[in-house]
Amino acid sequence: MTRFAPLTLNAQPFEFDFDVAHTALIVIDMQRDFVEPGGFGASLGNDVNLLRAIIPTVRRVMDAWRAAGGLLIHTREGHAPDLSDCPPAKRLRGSPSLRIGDVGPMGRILIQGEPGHGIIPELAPLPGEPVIDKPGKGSFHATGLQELLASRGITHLIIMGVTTEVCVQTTMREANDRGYDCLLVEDGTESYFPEFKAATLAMIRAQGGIVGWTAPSAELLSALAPVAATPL
Ligand code: C5J
Repeated sequence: MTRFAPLTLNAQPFEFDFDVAHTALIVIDMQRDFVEPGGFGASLGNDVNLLRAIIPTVRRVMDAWRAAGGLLIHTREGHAPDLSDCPPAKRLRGSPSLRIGDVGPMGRILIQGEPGHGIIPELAPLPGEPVIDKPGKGSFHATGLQELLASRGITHLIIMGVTTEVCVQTTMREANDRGYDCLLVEDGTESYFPEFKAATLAMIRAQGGIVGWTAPSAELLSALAPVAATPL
């Protein structure tokens, strides 16, 4: 079976139809700053271990997607060293122990090029896989993502990453408004707040899938199993 074969996933609120050739897998912000101690997430008082729990699942899906020959895109949230793309409305919000741009154990918080800004080694992009650097929560805001997807003929997105109710949900809503059919992998996303994750999954698929679909990784992996990679 090739990447062009029509596939159907058991999903909520109903089946999700796609093919690998016209679908991108987007892995959102699996960065040290969100997932490791000493980063931005921890500076806000969060327990990063909740997020770390999804790493093996995300890796399993990434590997299956690569084996099927699908387009895999990574995103990183972060800012220029001079903070010119970080509005005060973002930097000065709340009272974290470290603000964006401050020096922490993994370098300057959420600054491009610093160790904490990097994707965790377990989920490192392979050479040639696009990495979208984004200053906001959504992956389309101030990035070239839409042009990249258009240039590859992508119509469907499968999404994983962190955090469910912030950058993942924002990206999914941006994508839905731009006409993409989007599915969120339920056990491939996580929040520092389990109740926010549950609420986000519910609101995405409510009202006939008003934002999109959700499905467990097992459904995606079994759909992908027969698909053999063909040249992109
Ligand atoms: C946050 C994100 N939570 N990647 N960023 O600030 O969800």
